[in-house]
Amino acid sequence: MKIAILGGDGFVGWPTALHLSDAGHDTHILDNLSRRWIDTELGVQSLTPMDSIQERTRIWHAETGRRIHFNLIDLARDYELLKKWLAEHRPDAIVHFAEQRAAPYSMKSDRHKNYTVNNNVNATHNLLNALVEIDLDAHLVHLGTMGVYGYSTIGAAIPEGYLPVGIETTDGETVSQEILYPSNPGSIYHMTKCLDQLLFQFYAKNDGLRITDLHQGIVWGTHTEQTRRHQQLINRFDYDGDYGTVLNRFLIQAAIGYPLTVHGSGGQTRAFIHIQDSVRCIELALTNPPARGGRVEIFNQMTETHRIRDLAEMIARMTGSEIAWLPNPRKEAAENDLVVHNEKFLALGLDPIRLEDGLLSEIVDVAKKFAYRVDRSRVPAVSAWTKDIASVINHDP
Ligand code: UPG
Repeated sequence: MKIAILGGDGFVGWPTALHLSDAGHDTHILDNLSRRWIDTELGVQSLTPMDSIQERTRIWHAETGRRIHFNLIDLARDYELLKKWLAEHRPDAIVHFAEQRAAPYSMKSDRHKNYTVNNNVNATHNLLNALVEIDLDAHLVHLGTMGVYGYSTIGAAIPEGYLPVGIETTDGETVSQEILYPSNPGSIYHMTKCLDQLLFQFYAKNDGLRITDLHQGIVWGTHTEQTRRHQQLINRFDYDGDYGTVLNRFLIQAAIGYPLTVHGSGGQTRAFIHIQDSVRCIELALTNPPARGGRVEIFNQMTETHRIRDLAEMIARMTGSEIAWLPNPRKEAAENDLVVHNEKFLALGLDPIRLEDGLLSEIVDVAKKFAYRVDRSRVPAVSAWTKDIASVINHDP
């Protein structure tokens, strides 16, 4: 297949580009390199030393003989350029990662809220709009988030996208219907992914676009089979308070002797997936497109759930780290249970990598290897969800 990977320079985008190129697909990255600019804005850098996208693709070609093409395009701002590229190349499939993906960054200030909404919603809408305009029947696979469901305290199992409901008609009969699971975003970033869902529903219904939305859990790990092939193919690894995701943060904190930063009581339960499984799921989704005219296909792309304090305690046991119980910068339920259906990917053959498979210690080794690159002052999470919370977490005792 000819595949366009929008946001192919990012944390999941890059290993996906390598994985699909390795599988023999004609792979094209479209990216505005915003993630690299945000590193500069925040004064942070990936734990792993990361080369330019041009250098990465050059090394991939030298190693494998395969080409990954790179195009500098801003989806949210360069609609005409995006439409022209799609019309010229007419890919069979498109993987859409091109969105600002950090919840804390999206809550930093009013400017960051505006940026996240404008960037994410425009990028998705520009893409859908262009596909219709140029009559391109490419299968669109979007990286969504488990966060669209929210983390309620009810404890009912989360279905894959759609919820069966019984509705009483005016005749007093009960008819059953499947509706999109009610959105319950916990940040501006998560809210944009909820808005994306509505855009997808509309364009699938109105224009027959074939769309798959992947509701992904928190990714951990850094390497995939392909990123290991050469040191310059290495994936990025974020550890800072805005972009670092919880498990990877705990791992680097353990490696540098920094107390593990648990928010609140650590009673939040979240869904997780290893980066290697993430790229496998994307390939599985690409090879199983929905029918034209059908509804949006939704998968829960996660493999296990864990309570944050259990993860911290496990890593503390493994490494001898201390745990710091911190005031929570986020507005979220202090404790929740989480049961998630993920049978669809398992039925397609996904064989999940689990935390207990020993990979955790391997990641600790990655963290130790590059620990010299860590700026300890960038570890604390300082983006607060509300002004009230900001005054608590930034209070200097
Ligand atoms: N948390 C801590 N300590 C930390 C960092 C986070 O206790 O140092 C908590 C946080 O309060 C939250 C949970 O851990 O309850 C998860 O936070 P995080 O790992 O940052 O995940 P999300 O904010 O849910 O976002 C990540 C990705 C996002 C993706 C989502 C999938 O950034 O792009 O959509 O995971 O669930």
